[in-house]
Amino acid sequence: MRTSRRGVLQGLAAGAIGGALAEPAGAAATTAPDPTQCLWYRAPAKAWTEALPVGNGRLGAMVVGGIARERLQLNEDSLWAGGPYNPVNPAARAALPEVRRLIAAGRLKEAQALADRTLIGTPRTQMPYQPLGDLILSWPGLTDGAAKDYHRQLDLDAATATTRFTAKGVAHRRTVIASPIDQVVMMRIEADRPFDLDIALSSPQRDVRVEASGDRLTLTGHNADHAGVEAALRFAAQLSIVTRGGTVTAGEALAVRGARSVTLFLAMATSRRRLGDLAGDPRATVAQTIDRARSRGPARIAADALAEHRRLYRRVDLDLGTSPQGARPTDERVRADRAVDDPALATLYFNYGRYLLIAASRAGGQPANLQGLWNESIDPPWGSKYTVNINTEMNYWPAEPTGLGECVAPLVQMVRELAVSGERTAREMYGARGWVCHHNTDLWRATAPIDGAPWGMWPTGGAWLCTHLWEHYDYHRDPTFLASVYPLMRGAALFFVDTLQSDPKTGRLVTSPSVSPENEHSPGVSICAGPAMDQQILRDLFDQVARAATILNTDADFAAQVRATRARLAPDRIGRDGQLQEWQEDWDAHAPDPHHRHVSHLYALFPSDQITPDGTPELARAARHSLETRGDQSTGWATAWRANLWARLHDGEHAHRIIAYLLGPQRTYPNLFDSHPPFQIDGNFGGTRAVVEMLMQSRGDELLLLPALPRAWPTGSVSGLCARGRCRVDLRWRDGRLVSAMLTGDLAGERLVRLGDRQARITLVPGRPIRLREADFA
Ligand code: FUC
Repeated sequence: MRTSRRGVLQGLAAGAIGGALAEPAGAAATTAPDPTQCLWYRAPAKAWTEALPVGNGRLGAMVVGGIARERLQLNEDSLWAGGPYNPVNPAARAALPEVRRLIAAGRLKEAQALADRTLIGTPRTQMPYQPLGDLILSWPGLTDGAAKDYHRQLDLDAATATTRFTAKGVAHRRTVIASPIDQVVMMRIEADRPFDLDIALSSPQRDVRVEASGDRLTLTGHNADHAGVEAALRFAAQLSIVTRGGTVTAGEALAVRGARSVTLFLAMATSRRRLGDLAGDPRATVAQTIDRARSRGPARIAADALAEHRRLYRRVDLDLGTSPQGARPTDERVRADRAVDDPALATLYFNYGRYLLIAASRAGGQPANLQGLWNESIDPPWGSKYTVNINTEMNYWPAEPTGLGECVAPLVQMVRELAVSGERTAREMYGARGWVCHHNTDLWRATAPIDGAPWGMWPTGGAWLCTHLWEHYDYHRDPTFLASVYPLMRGAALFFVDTLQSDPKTGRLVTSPSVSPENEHSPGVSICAGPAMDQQILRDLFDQVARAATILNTDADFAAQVRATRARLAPDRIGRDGQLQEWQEDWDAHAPDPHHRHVSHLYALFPSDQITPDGTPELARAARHSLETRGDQSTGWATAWRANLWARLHDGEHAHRIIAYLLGPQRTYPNLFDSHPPFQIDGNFGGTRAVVEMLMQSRGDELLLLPALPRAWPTGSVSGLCARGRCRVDLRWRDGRLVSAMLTGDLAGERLVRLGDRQARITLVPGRPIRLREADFA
C-alpha cells in the first residue's frame, strides 16, 4: 500500500518556495521519495537528457541541478526560425493531373519523381523550433567536489525541481517552478550561511544584447533566417531577483554578495501575438510580467502555481503496485530494464506523461511539438516541429482519457490556423475548396508537402488532426464546442470531396497522390493511391462531420454528401497472407521493410475503433497478423503505438512486454524522456495512453474494463479516468480480477459495460454513481 504521499510531499513543497524554510535547507529527505511521483538522482545531470523539465505550457526550463554552477536551459514556445511564408510550389497545380495519371497507369516511379520535382514545397523544408538561451548561475565560494548528501528530484505532484546538498557543513537548497498563472519561471536559492552568486543570461540567437540595471537583467534578440525564409521575430527575456541580506551589483551579470536567500523571477516573450500578428513588444511584455511577479511575491506565485497544477494533475490516481526496486534512484530503475519487477515505474511513467502534457500544452501557448516544449539545439532533430503523420496526434493521445481535456486547447487553436493557411494550399496546389495539411507544420502553419515525395506527399494530416476535434467533443459532449469547430471539420472534409479520385480498377474513391506514411511498397517507391490509412481516416472524418451536422441540426445537404462519399471509399482489405493490406494492392509481403516503424494501416484498430476484436473479428485477426509481422521493438513512438494496438487486441501480456521495452534503457533516457532515439516526446505520451488502454477502453457508449490487464499488475486501482460522454471511471482489482468499478456520469445515458466476455447494461444519471462488481456482469 502507498504511504501517505500527499502529506509528505505537500510539506516539502510548502517549505521549498516562499517565505521561511520549513526545514533546514540541505536536510536529507526524511522519507524516501514516492516511487510513483518523483524522479530523483544522486548526481547533477551530465547530459541534457538527464536534466529535469519544468514548464507552464509556454515557458520551459531544463534544470541541470549543478553544484557550483547551475544551468537552466530555456525555451519560449513561439520562438522559431523564419517568418511567414507561402511554401506552395508554383508548378504544382499544372503538374498534379499528370502525377495522378501516372499513378492510375501504375507508373509509380515516374509519378514519384515528377511529384518530387513539382509538388514538394519551396523551400523543401520548414522552420525549426529554437532555444531561447540559458540562465547561468555560479557560486564563487563553492566547488563541485565539496558537495555531500547530494539529491535532486522532480516532484510531479508539486511540479517542482529541487536540488539540495551540503558543502563544508553548509546546507544548500534550490527549487524551480514554472507558473502558468504568473507566466514566470521562479527559482528559490537558499543556504544556511550567506553566499555569493553570479547570475547571467545568454542566447544563441541573433543580435543578442544583455543589459543589467538594479536587480534586473534583460536580454533581447532576434530569431534567425532559415532556408531562405526571412527572420521575423523579436524576443526578450528578463530576470529580476529579490535577496534576503547582502548586496547586488549590476555589471554584465548580476553579482550577489553575502545573501541568505535569492528568489529569481524570469519572464520570456516573443513579438508573436497570434497568427499573422507579429507586432508584440516582447521587451515591454517581459518587464510588465516581472513587475507583476515582484508585486505578487514568491509565496503567492508558488501557491497559485501549485493549486493550478494540482487542479489538473490530481484528477487521476493510479496504483499498479510497488516493489523494492522502487526505492532506487530513477536512472537505476530505468537501467535495470525490468519494468516487469517494478510496476511503480510504469505508474511513474504514466504520471510523468500527464505531468509533461500539463507542462507543455496549455491554452494560450503552442501545442506540444516533437520535444514538447524543451529543446536546446538550434538545429534540432526534424526541426522539433509538428509531424502530423503520427507524432503530434500521439502527443494528445493521453489528453482526454486521463482528464486533461483542457490541454487540447493549443491543438484546437493550431487547427484553426491551419485551416486558414491550408485553404490557400488547397486552392493553389489542388484547385480545391476546403483546406489541407500534409505531413508537417511549424509555427507559421506551413501546409504544403515538404522533404520529398516519399515523406511529404501525404494529404491527410489536417484530416487526422480534425478527428481530435471530434474526440474532444465526444469526451465532453458540449455542442457549443462542436459548433465552434464544425467549420474546420467541414473544410477538411470538403477538400477530399473535391480531390478524391476514382480507382480505375475498382471504381472506389481513393486519395491520389499519397503515401502510406513514410513506408515504401517497392524499393525506393512510396507514392500510391488510396493507402489504407487515408481511407480509414476519411471514414472517421466523414462520419464525424455528418454526425456533427446532425447534432447541430445544420448543413443537411453536405452531411448527405459526405455520407454518400464515405460509402464509396475503398474498404479495408485482407491480403493473401491474411494481413491487413497497407495499400490498395496486395504489396505487403514484398515491401522492402517488413518491420517498418509506422503502422499506419492499423490506425483503424487504434486510435480509431473501426476494427475491434468483437465487432470485426476477421479484420482484427488480419490486423494482428500485420502487427506480428511488424514486430514489437521499434523507435520510441512506434513502440508505444504497438503497445496500444496490442491492448486493443486485448492481449495484456503482449502489451506489457512492449511497455517493459519502452521503459527500458534503449527507449527511455535517465530523465524518463522517450528516446526515438534521439529524444522525442511522443513515446512518453503514447506510453501513457497505452497504460489507459490496458485498464479501460471507451468506444462510443461502450466501456471495456480491464481489457488487457497483464499478470505483472495483479492488484491495483485507478481513479479519475474519463470515458466518452463525460463519464468518470474508478476501478479496483485484486489478483487480476475486478473488485469494483465506479461509474460517475455527468450526463444521462445508456452504457454497455464489458468485462471480458460478460457485460452489464446500465443507465447513467447525473449525481448517481453506479458501482459494479464482478457478479453484476452476465
Ligand atoms: C516521422 C517518423 C520519424 C520521426 C519523425 C519526427 O517522420 O517517421 O521516425 O519520428 O517523424
